[in-house]
Amino acid sequence: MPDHQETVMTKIDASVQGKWDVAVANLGVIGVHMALLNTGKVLLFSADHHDYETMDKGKAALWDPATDSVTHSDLSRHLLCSGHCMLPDGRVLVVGGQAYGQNLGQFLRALLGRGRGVDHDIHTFDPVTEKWSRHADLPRARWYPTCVTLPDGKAMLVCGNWNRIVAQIVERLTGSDRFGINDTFEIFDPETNTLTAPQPFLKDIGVYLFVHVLPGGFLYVHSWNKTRLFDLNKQEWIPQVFTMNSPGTRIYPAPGTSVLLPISPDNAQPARVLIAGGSTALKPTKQTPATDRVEIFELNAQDPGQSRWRETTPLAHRRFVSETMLLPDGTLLVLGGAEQGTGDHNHGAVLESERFDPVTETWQTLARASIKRLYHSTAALLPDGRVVAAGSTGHEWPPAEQELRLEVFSPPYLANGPRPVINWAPPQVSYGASFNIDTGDAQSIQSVAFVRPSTTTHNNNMDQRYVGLKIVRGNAAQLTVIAPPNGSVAPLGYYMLFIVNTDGVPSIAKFVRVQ
Ligand SMILES: [Cu+2]
Repeated sequence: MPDHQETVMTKIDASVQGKWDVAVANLGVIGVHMALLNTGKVLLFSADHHDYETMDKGKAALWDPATDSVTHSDLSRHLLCSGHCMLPDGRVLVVGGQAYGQNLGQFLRALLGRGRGVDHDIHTFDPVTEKWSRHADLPRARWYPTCVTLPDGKAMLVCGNWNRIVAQIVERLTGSDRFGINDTFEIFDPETNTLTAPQPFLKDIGVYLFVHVLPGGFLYVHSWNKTRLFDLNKQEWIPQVFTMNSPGTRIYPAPGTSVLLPISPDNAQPARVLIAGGSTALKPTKQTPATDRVEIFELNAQDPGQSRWRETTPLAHRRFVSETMLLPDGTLLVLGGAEQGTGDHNHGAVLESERFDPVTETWQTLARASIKRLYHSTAALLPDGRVVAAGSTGHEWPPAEQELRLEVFSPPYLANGPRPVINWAPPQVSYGASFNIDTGDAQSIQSVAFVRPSTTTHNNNMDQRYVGLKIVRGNAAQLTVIAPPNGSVAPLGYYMLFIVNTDGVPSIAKFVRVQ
C-alpha cells in the first residue's frame, strides 16, 4: 500500500513539476559546447579535460537520446571557447576555439607574436558522416565569438577577442574590459566554405553577444544592457540604442539568457525577445548578486526606433549562467545557474527550474535537478520533448569541478496522457507552401510548430527559435499546415516539427528541412 501511494504521489508530482533523471553517468566530455543534430543525436565537445594547454587536442562525444548510446572521438584541435550555429544542410559551423597563452611559455610567445591559438580556426561537423572538417582560417582571431544563421542560410560571425592576451593585460592595467574585441563581421558561405573579407560591425561591444534574426528582417544585437537593431533589408543600423530598465550586464562574464519568444502562426504579434537573469552590476565581481529581473524587448517593425524594453514578472530565483529552452508547447524553461558572482567565481547553485508562459507572462517553479549547472554548462531540447543539461566547470576553474554527467528533464506535459503521433511528414518544405502531416490524432491537435535545434555554449543558444505553423485543415488522418513565409521568420535549415494536443502533450518531433 505505501508503495502504491508513493507511485501515485510521484506521478502527480511529475505532471505538475516535471522530473529530472541522470541519463549518462560519465560522458567522458565536459559538455561546454552542445548541438542537436538533425539525426537526433547530440554533439558535445570541449577541451581534453586532462590537458587544457595543448592546442592540438580536444574531446567530443555523440549521445543518441533515442538509444542512450554514446560514441567518443578525439579532436585534433582545442575547440573550447568557440561559437557555433547550424548551416542549412545540417552541418554545425564552429568558429574559433581556445586562444594561445594557456601557460607561461605560450603567454610569452603570444606576447612576441609567435604561436597561434585555435581562435583563428573554422570547422564544420557533418551529422551524416559524423566527421569534422577544417576550413580556411579567420583573418583575425575570434575568442568567444557569436555566430548567427541569416535568413539566406549564410552565417554571420561577430565579436570575440582578436588577442586575448593583450586584452587581459589592458584590463589588468586600465580596468577596461572593452579592449581587443573585434568590431567587424565576416559572412561564411556554406556553398563554398569560405569567408567574406571583414566589414564594419559595432564598436564598444562585449563578447558572446546575443544575436537573433527577428521576423521582418532585423538583427537583434545585445551587449551588456543595451540592444541595437540592424535592418538586414536596408543593410543599415537603426540609430536608436535600446537600454534595459533594470541595471547590470546580461552577457558574459555573468550572462543571463536571451530568447526570441515563440513566433505566432500568423506572425501577427510583434517579435519579442526575453532576457531572464544575468547580473545586477555592469562589471560584476565574485560578490555581485545575480538578478531575478526579466525583461521583454518588443520590436516595432513599422517604426523600429520605437521598439522598447519593458519589465515582466521576475524569476523566483536570482540566477546567471543559466539556460533557457523553448519547449514544443510554446512555453520556456529556465534551468541551472548560480545566485551570485561572475564567470567561474560563482556561489549558490540554483537547482530548481522555472517555466514561463509567454501568454500570461507568469512563472511556475518546477522540479529540482540533482546536478549543479554553473559556468560552462549547456542545455538543449530533444526531439522527444525532454531537455538535456550538460557540462559545468563549477567554481574557480580549472580544474575544480569537471561535470561529466548528463541529466534530462521531463517537463510536466510528458506525464499528462498519451502523446499524439506524427506518422509521416515531408522531409523538406518550401517557404509559404502548405503541407500535410499524417496523424491519427489530427482532431485533437491545438498547435503545430517548428523548433530550430539548439547550438549552445556559455549560456548563449545561437540557434533556437520556435515558429508556430498555421493549421488550415484537419481530418481524421491528416493535418494541413502552412510553412513559414520567409527566412526572417525561419532561416534556412532543419527544424523539429512538433504537433501538440489539447492536453498540451507534444509528439515526438520529425526533422523537416526548410528550403
Ligand atoms: Cu569559457
